[in-house]
Amino acid sequence: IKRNAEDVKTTKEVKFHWFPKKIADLNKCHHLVTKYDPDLDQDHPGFTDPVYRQRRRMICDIAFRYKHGEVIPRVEYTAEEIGTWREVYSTLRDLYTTHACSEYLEALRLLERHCGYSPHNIPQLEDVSNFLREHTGFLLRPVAGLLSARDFLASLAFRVFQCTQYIRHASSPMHSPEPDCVHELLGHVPMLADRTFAQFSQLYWFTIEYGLCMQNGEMKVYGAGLLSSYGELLHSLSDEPETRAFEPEAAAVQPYQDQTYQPVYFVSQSFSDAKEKLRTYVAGIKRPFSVRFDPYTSSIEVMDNP
Ligand code: NLE
Ligand code: FE2
Repeated sequence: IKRNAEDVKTTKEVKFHWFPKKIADLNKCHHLVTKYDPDLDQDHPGFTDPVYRQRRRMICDIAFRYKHGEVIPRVEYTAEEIGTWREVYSTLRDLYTTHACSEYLEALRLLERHCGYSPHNIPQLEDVSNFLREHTGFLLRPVAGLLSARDFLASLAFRVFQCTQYIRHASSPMHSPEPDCVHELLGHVPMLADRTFAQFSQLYWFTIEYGLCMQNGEMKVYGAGLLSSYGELLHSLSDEPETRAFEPEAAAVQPYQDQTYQPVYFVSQSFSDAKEKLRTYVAGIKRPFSVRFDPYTSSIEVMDNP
């Protein structure tokens, strides 16, 4: 990818890798990691299913053509796709009552009332994006698959969450190694509707994806990768995995598992506690420049360190 012309130059003439400075720059942040692509990965449950692969290409085209500010095109889901959704939704719905944190349950109730969440309907990204904008200022944009961490995390600076629109293969409803609309809509969206939580979307894997928290003396899940996988949701609260108190220093260097269930989870006392720990940790990261988000222009200013 040629991005040299746009590399950041500071007054000290130090060069840095390009990164998006305004929200429309996210049109250039769609670099996919192809490790779980159903066209390339022989272990993908859709690899031997040409109909599934064709469908994925069609839905991914929406993402490749999408420009910031456009209405997100609706997908008319097939009966088979809705069938997969229904199976996951009804199984998870029962588990949430006892396994999900209270912020999640509250947001899901609103989404069911106002946003077309139900076992019989796959909600549309455009409707969900409008809902989130009103609650926490988050926006969705369609993405074609697993994004590079760099592009994915850069989007969060603008409160834009990149969302896949296809659904997992019908043969593996209980766990998917890659994101799909079940993971985005049931795993991420309800948590992004919570104001405190929306403020803290960084240090992803062991918090936003696989985090556990204490509530009234009981361990509950808030991580999206758990909230969208009924296989791993049950595993995470069983006595099989190891659980450790959340410390950003440790979580940041803990190797992660993205093929199957995690062997280790980090437990936070509360979201505000997790946020404070994260802030302290981030303040200690050494960088040659600092950045500031200007809410009036929705853009990022780069400043030299004194
Ligand atoms: N394992 C998750 C699921 O089955 O929904 C997806 C994780 C994507 C990082
Ligand atoms: Fe995710």
